[in-house]
Amino acid sequence: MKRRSFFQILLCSSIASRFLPSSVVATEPPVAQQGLPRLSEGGPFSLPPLPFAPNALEPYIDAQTMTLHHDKHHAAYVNNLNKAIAPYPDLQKKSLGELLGNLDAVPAEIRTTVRNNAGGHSNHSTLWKTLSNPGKKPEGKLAKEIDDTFGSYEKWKDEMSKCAMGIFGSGWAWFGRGKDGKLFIEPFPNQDSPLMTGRTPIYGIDVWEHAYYLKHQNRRVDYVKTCIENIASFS
Ligand code: MN3
Repeated sequence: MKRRSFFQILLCSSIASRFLPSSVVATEPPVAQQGLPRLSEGGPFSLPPLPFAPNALEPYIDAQTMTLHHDKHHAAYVNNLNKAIAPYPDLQKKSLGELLGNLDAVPAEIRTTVRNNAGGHSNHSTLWKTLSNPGKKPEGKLAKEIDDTFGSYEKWKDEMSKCAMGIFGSGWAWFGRGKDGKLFIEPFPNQDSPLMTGRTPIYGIDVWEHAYYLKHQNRRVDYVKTCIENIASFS
């Protein structure tokens, strides 16, 4: 390539990066696409790759937070879960829903570990998927159900915000669907999951400080607002 055209491309891409969503001009592919070793090791459960570049949600969520959140925190839940169930071949055949939906069937000595880490693995796997189309509003049947259940999408946002802000300490605000088909918004402590009661998570706000502290520090209210206004996505 001629030197001049190289600089032209460079100039264009730097201009583009100012106007396009960062996911479009992201320079680094997700870790899983770089041919690096898997971040989780050994066992039936594995860390799903982040379905977007770590900087895709900037300026709302910074790349460093995203990388640590996925590569360290989520990976730890997967590794801890695999380690806990390693001596139990029957548990290794179960899905996350089967493990979490019937914790009584998990031996008492690993029950809390499985609850926390299967919950963490499930919650974060859903989270990455729901951040893939930042700002995409609910459509069709779901949009109508939200209107019918909460009054409007604006009221749904208020409910999510209230729920997330009302959590003391670490946990999640989950929007999901119950076994009866009805939509719900509910706070969950720690890494508890709607799967524990056979419900289906649709969109969650992670209010653990690891999800936002580097950028938003103590301002959980700013982070919750940006989650709801800027990055919530319904595909
Ligand atoms: Mn988290």
